[in-house]
Amino acid sequence: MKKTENLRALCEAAAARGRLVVTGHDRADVDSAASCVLMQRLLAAWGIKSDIALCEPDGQSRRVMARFGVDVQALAGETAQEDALILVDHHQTAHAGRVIACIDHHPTEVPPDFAFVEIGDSGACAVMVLRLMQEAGVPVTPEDERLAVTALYLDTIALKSAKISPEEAAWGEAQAGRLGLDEDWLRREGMGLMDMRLPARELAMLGKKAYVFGTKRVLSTYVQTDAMTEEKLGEILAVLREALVRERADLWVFLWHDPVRLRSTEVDLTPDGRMQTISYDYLASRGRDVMPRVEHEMRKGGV
Ligand SMILES: [Mn+2]
Repeated sequence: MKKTENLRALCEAAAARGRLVVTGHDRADVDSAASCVLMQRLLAAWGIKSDIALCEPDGQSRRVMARFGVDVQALAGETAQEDALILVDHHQTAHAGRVIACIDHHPTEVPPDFAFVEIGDSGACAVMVLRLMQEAGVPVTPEDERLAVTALYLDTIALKSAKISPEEAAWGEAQAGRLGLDEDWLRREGMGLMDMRLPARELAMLGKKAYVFGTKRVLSTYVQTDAMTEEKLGEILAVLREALVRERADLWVFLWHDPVRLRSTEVDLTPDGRMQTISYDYLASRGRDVMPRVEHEMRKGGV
C-alpha cells in the first residue's frame, strides 16, 4: 500500500473510534504549530475530523501564526488517555494518549515503534507534512506553501543552520521569492536574536526540550544572540545548575547560537557539577548535530 494510503487508513480507523489529536512538541514553536495545521488540513481533505492540541506555544509561534490567521492560543490544549495521537515535529511524548503516527525531522538511534513512522531530514517538519499532502494528491494552496516555507526559515536560523542541506536552503529561498514572502522579515524572525537585557532566568529556559534516552533524562535550552557576555553566561549557567538539580535530570545541554558570526557553543552540565564546552565553527543544529551525539553517550552509560 502507498505510504499515504496507509496513514489515511490508520487515521480513519482511529477517528471512527474516538478523538484523533495532532500535537507538536512542548513549548510548541512555529514549526510544530505549522506542522499541526498542515496535518489537520491533510486529514480534512481526507474527510477525517481531528483536533490540534499544542502544549505551551511560544511567543514567536503566537506572533507568526497570527499572520496566517491561526490563533495558536486557541489550539492550546491537553490530550486524554483515550485519544489517538499523531505526533508532528517530535517522536517521544510524555502526554496521555495512544500514538498511532509520527512525522518528525529529529534523527534518533532508536526510532519509535508506532504504526506509522516517518523521520526525515528536512529542515522543518512542516515541509515534510507539505510533501505528504503532495504525495497524497490533496489540494495544496499557496498559503499552505507559505506556511511550510516560513517554518523552514524559522526552524533553521533563516536557512543558515547545519540542519538544512544546501539544496533545501536554495529551494526555500526560491520558494520564498515565488510565494511573495517578505524575506527581510523571515530573516529577522529566523535569526530570532534575543534581548540580552532579559533576566538570566528567562534566557536560560528558552526553547526548552526534554529527552529520554534509555534510563537517562536530558534537558536542553538555547538562546540565539550575537551579544553573549562572560557575565551573562555565568548567570545563565548558575540558573541552569540549580534547575538541573531541581528537575532531577542527568544532563543539561545549553546552546547559544550566534547567527551573525555563524557559530554555536554548547555547554553540558551534569549534577556532579562538571561542565563541558564544545565550540562549533558553524550554526550547529540541536536535533541534527548535538542530540544524536548526546543520545549515543547517554545510551552507552557515560556522559
Ligand atoms: Mn522542528
